[in-house]
Amino acid sequence: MEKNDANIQEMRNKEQIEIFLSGKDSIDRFRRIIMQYECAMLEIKTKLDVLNTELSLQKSRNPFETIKCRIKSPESILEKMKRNHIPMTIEAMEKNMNDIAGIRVICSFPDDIYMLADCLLAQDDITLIARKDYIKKPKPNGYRSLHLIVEVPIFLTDEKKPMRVEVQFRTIAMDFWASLEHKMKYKKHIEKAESISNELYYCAELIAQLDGRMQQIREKIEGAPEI
Ligand code: 0O2
Repeated sequence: MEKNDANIQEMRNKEQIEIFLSGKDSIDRFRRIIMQYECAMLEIKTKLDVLNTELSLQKSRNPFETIKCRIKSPESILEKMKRNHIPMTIEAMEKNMNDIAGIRVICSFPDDIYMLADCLLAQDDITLIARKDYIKKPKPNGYRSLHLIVEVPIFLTDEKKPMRVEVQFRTIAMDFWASLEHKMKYKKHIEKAESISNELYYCAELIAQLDGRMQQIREKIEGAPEI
């Protein structure tokens, strides 16, 4: 996109955010809802931290290496609502947007992804809304991750409210791949884009093999007798 076009687009987005959030009431409601998503994100993060602490004692290694949390920006929320033809109201946003609160769990090994996801889903205050297994069934570009949309209740001073959070699980290598691939999406005029996409696809396949082999090596090491 040319710089001028980008500026115009930015101005349009700002205008639309102002329309979406017109009036003090809407801004206050929007802020309160975002605060609720933050609380839900914290709930899920704490659950995962607790599982990591418990499982690291049992297994003498951490099931996940890093956990990243983010709240989608108003611009990205608006862009996704437009793209998916969701009416521009706060009610429609709450009803249709599943990834305002997002958590990314980065594991060393693929089997830890499934173990953590199962442990999280087994908790009685968690409801599974949707599951997309892009590890078993990768995207055509090679993207691999396990995505869960879960609902968790948050307890505020005057209400209990179920909130949706998107949890993405992937390995360190899959995360490395996704970050680089994500950069490509934001470049409109990229030279030899097709050959880069092919190369990325090839790397995704290599990463899947590498993840599998590293897991096998770990299993052999774990299976060996202690000295
Ligand atoms: P952000 O800021 O990363 O969260 P959508 O395709 O988004 O309209 P849906 O059902 O939400 O619809 O998509 P999906 O397949 O569950 O994927 C949602 C998120 O997964 C994306 O969020 C990315 O974070 C990640 N993702 C999915 N596919 C790819 C991919 O091919 N490459 C990379 N790098 N990441 C991917 P957002 O909304 O893009 O933004």
